[in-house]
Amino acid sequence: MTKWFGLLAIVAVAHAQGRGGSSGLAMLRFGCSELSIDRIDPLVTPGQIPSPHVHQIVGGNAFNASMPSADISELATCTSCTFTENFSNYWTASVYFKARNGSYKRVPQMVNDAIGAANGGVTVYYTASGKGQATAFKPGFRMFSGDALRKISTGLGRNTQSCFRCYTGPNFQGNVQSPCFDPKLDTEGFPTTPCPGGIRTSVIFPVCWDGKNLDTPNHIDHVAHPVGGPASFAVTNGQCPTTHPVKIPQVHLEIVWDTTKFNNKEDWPVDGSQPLYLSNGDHTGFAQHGDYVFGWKGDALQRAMDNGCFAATCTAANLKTQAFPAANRCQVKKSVNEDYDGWVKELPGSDMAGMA
Ligand SMILES: *[C@@H]1O[C@H](CO)[C@@H](O)[C@H](O)[C@H]1NC(C)=O
Ligand SMILES: *[C@@H]1O[C@H](CO)[C@@H](O)[C@H](O)[C@H]1NC(C)=O
Ligand SMILES: CC(=O)N[C@H]1CO[C@H](CO)[C@@H](O)[C@@H]1O
Repeated sequence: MTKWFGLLAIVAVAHAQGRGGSSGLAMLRFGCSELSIDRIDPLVTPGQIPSPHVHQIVGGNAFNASMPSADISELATCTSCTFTENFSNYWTASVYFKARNGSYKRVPQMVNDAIGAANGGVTVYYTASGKGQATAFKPGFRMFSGDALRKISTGLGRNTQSCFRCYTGPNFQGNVQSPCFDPKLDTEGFPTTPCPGGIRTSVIFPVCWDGKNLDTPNHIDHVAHPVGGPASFAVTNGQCPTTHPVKIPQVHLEIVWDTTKFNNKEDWPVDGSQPLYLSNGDHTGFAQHGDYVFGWKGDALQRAMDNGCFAATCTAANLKTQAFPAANRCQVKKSVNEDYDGWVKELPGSDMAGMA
């Protein structure tokens, strides 16, 4: 159907070559529309309104600055994702363009390849290497991926957990290799030249869990990478360390930024350097990070992983879905009264200590 299935051919090869080599890769891939653009962060700065930087958020409408760490699938009444039993929340920093005159504008998001009539938002993947190979998250589970203070490369190459793809033209041109695998089009920092088709961010989460803690103070220590190091996209059969023995589904978020309106080099810095910033003030892109709050109903995600579900529907596991008109109607009113659409003199929150 489209290019992303070509991408999966590469994934399948990588998968078959891995340890175990079991068949039955399970991979959900579905779209979630924008739920809110807001300056709150229930994981990193719970209860704080406003929080230090702007986020783009998708998922269930239980999202708020102080959402409890209870089973949020019992609190939400709708989701902006197409799997309706999925009341999870996913959020990342937003991206801003800084024009030569010093003003900033938030870069809007666009719908990813082969997703449908979503409203911006995020593409979410859950991958397991086969039936019985991954244990779904428990209600109340939360985690964080990345480092909001990072200013240098992790040096992980294809196994980086955060990268940007520079599309070479409209309709996702250049989208051939697996995420973070393209030696030319994928970079760990922001692309340094204009991307004619926009830019896609990938954020990948760890695949091993300590089996005990639903969360930890830094939202990272209860999860870990396989003993061989961080897993690249969809290659989830690495062995978990004894401290974190439980294999969880690999969560991977893709966000596509419509930078096409900001490609005029006349508006770029005089020295020709790249003009993008993360909403936390990071100008390198290395500080890209993602937040995850689990919220699937009952055993829906476990059934999906165990039945080898693939893409955006799954009759084998009897997963319920909704179409985008319904998903797009699920929104959360922003809690901070701030302009996230016009040109602004400073990044929202830049006056706050510890913005990054
Ligand atoms: C967040 O939602 C919970 C219930 O889901 C509610 O108890 C709490 O008051 C809300 N907090 C804010 C800041 O709206
Ligand atoms: C700054 O430059 C942008 C892009 O050229 C323009 O749209 C915006 O109006 C300018 N803002 C100010 C305050 O001059
Ligand atoms: C299983 C379940 O509770 N499904 C619900 C998911 O959410 C939609 C609304 O978004 C409800 O209509 C479903 O009943």
